[in-house]
Amino acid sequence: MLQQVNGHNPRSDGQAREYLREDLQEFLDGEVLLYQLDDLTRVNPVTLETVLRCLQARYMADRFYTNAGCTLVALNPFKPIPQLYSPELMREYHAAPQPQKLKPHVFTVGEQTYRNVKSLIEPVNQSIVVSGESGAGKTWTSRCLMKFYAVVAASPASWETHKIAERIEQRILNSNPVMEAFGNACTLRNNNSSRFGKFIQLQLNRAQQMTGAAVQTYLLEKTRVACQASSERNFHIFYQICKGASEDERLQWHLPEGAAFSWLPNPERSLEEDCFEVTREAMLHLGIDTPTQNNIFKVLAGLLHLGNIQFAASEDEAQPCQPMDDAKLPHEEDWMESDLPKEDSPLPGSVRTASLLLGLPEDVLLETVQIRTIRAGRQQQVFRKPCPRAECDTRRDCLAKLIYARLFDWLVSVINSSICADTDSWTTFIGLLDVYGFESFPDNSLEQLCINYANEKLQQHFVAHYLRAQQEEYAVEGLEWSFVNYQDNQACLDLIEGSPISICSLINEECRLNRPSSAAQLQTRIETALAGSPCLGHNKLSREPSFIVVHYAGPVRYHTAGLVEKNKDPVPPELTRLLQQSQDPLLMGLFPTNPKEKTQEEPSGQSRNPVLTVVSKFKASLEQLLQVLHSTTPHYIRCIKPNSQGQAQTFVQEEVLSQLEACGLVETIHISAAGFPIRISHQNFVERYKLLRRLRPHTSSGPHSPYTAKGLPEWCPHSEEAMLEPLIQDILHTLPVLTQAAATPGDSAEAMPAPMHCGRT
Ligand code: AOV
Ligand code: MG
Repeated sequence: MLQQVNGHNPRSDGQAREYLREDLQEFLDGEVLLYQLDDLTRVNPVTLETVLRCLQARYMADRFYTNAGCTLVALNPFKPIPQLYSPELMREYHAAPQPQKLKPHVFTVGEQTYRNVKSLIEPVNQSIVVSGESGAGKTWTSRCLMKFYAVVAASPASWETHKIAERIEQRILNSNPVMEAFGNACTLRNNNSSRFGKFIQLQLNRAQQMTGAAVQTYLLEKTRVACQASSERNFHIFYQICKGASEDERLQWHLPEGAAFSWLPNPERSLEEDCFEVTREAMLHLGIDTPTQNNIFKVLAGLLHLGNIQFAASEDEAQPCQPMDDAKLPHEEDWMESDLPKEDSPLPGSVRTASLLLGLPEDVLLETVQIRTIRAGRQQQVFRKPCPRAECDTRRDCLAKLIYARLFDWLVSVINSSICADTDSWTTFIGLLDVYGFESFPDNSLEQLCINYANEKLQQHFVAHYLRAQQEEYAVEGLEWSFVNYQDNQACLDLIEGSPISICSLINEECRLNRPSSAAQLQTRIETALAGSPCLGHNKLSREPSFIVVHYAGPVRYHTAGLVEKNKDPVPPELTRLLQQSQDPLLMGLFPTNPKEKTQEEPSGQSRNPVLTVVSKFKASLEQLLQVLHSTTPHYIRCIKPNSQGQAQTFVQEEVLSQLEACGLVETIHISAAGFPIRISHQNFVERYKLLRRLRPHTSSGPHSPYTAKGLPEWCPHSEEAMLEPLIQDILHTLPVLTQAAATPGDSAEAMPAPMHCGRT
């Protein structure tokens, strides 16, 4: 049961109202003062326009963080500001009695979250959900939070006797450059765009020291390894090795300077992320030694050569397509003592070099890509069928994706074994969620559908947890409350994942039926079966088969060509068998001959097993993630991109406006301003504050009684006083009306006031 204590409500509190008027005055006086508003709940009236003006004024005054009730708005400065993230400033926020009184900062959220873990009753896991569209600053923010915890939650006893003496916090931080090198890439929206989702659990012991961490990743966009949209790039690591390799390494990995690789577009764009040394150093610190690293880079170079294999169409269907001589590489003899087999091979350099680097026999590699084997009939007879040119390309790409995805998963598991604490050495965690942000490109496919679906789920988590649940609770508790309308994205989620019919179910159905169906047919099926959905957009101007989903963050057109195939993500069994023959030590580990886990192989012949598609796996992993989030106390940071060009000092109103609208910021502010920031269950409240029953304040004159630790009665033993200090601070900050309750004599805990909501001070 909840009740409003003493009828205290910030909106009806005279002082609070005056405060608001003062702000309004400042607001009217001129834009100059707008930048001083640290909390958007103080803007009056709260409208999209006023919020926008306030954020713009703050942005131009280099104030990038602004509170918006329960969330923090983080504007991307698009310029380095080292002093804003210094360890000194981290310590200042950490040491502050009330960090929320300091300037809004990502450290405030970090510190409050950290303090929340310290529940006296039962430790409560926390999570920080960082959201925003692609390039808004989520990865930056979550990196910044990790650095914050590495400073404030550093454990003094974590020096290791390991060869590379390394503190656990440093190892955890080192996971970032490695995962970003292998999992991030330059896209049209962001030069360092995360192409995988990440939930990192920072593990804390009873003393609130960070003893380890565990990383969970979500759906890497592996198609990028073999196919990059125009003006985009492959994963950073490929550019890093090509630019950063030493002369010796170039020879070993067959990467002559100036060589052109089909899968390495836009190498001339030099990015900060192209720093090979940083990746290598971080890998070393995570326990990946130099020989293993070299092995990884050799395999990656092998993939680049694999990408240069081009096939010529065969005139005779019964004959395999042959690889073409490729002119992209300088002739081996011209630049190195070749370690390729000396005998005259009729095969082009790309086939020979790829085979060499991947530890595979040349002819077997080529044949596996060129020829499909089919088992059929009762006897499971094997038939060999040369593939048409397009299928050869698909099989080549599939090989690369298979290797890269396994390598990425392996890296994540190595990172986890290097940073994860023993189960008995941690009790609570703070989870940081950094997923790929909402994106819309000229050509959107299954990858964007999954990415935007994940963002819808997170938005729904926010809506359910904050906008809906809070208001419903007020209604149940019978508190005076005028309902704030908000945009619920349930209809969009129903369209994407609902049952019985949704986009996911229709695409899955196509995979299950395994029937040839054109992109146009899929469009028709989706548009007919889901015509009633308010979130299925009108698709009049479509030249290519596609459908439009009206997401919370805007409409996106998805092309249906290739969607079903991507969803099936078939791996021809011959390809896995090929890799199991590799003599390369790394690949031997990644593709063991007796794999414990069976990969999803293409069914040979007719299989009745349900196909585990990409979207169904992704959906299951999102459900798991949301379960974890639900089990924690969430905190939200909304990253906003002030302009799509990535320029400093540039605030494009229309672009910011659409982001504010999408995330329901104004509604959030309304609810936060009028609502109650603290919600404690009756039992927790009584447990947490029952000690106060024994205290009698000097004065107890209403809500603003100066009931501080200094005012404690003399009989209070010193240790108890110290223990009470945070409680008193807590109360002074959020629960001013409690002084009266605390002064009420009574023996039983139940004599305390009922659990409560309490207004802003
Ligand atoms: P994202 O994670 O939200 O996009 P990032 O965190 O990668 O976006 O930020 C994009 C770029 O903005 C970074 O590479 C920095 O150059 C810059 N940036 C962001 N925040 C700051 C900051 N606080 N100070 C200085 N520069 C910043 V994506 O992963 O594409 O969804 O999927
Ligand atoms: Mg990112």
